[in-house]
Amino acid sequence: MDNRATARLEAGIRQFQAGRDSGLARLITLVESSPELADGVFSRIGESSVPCHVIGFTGPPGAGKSTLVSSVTTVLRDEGRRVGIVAVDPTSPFSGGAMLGDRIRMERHYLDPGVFIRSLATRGGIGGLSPATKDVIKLMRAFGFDTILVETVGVGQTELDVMAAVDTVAVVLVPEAGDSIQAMKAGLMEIADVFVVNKADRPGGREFKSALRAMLGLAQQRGPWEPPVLATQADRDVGSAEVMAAINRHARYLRESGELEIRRLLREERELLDMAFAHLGNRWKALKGRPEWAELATRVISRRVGVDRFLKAIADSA
Ligand SMILES: Nc1nc2c(ncn2[C@@H]2O[C@H](COP(=O)(O)OP(=O)(O)OP(=O)(O)O)[C@@H](O)[C@H]2O)c(=O)[nH]1
Ligand SMILES: [Mg+2]
Repeated sequence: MDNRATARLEAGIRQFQAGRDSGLARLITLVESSPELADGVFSRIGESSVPCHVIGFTGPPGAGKSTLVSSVTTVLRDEGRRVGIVAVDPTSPFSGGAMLGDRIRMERHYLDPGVFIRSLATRGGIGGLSPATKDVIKLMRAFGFDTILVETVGVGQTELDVMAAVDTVAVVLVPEAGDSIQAMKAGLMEIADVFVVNKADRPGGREFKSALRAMLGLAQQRGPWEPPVLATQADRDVGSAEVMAAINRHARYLRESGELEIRRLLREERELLDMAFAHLGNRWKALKGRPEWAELATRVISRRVGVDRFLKAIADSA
């Protein structure tokens, strides 16, 4: 790291520790653009003692996620909660229309010192978007927000990965069936803890809600928590308090059932394995050009040599 980068890192950590938004913003930029610095940053800033609930909002494009996040933020601010917001947009590599939309949608919170908003659009360095998002969530946790709202656009693997990092998943759908049904096919049905049918002012709102309820009733019981279905008109702040109440109920369920701890352990295990695989992948990239390694790889693949020997050889080569 050159001197300028070191100075930026030090300044960022100082401001972060002083509780200044500028410090959080700097550290986010840093771990986003240089994921290899993340370990150093996290070991310096420590953890917050403030309990924090991380809520994901996902669903098809244009469903009203940003509008709902903004409306829910108003509810949270009325309760005096401090809110960090991350909007993830894997679909546009440059800050495009969705980001602009978010700015407008969340305008009323931009000047509120109790709200911090960050959009992530580009793939950060070697890490990819979902590891970068997880690090941003971690930074926000450490900064001391008691609530973090994560919005993801679209219905692909990145969203599922990001949503695996949150405590409560709210799936936002709209009465127009097409996209919503697609969203369910894409696996959002399984990860939803709360369903929101937004744009309830549109025709077919009530029918869609009943159809969704019926579908959930038919689906296999997943456990003691039954995801509620709530209707909202996010652009008029209708129903967002009820959405937040349902999310709070889910938070309580997670704590009291022990599920929160189970999810945390699974998350940590996944993170550990992701880190191990990434490390292994990087080492392998550096070695694989050499003939002796290519030969070893062939022997492992053909099962003549155990994979443990291969792992040991890589570790010993370090
Ligand atoms: N009629 C109606 N329109 C709404 C409602 N909620 C949001 N909208 C509008 O729907 C449009 C999309 O809202 P966004 O909040 O940007 O939706 P989004 O899901 O965040 O969109 P992307 O992030 O681009 O996927 C905007 O024009 C909103 O004003 C609602 O309850 N009823
Ligand atoms: Mg949005």
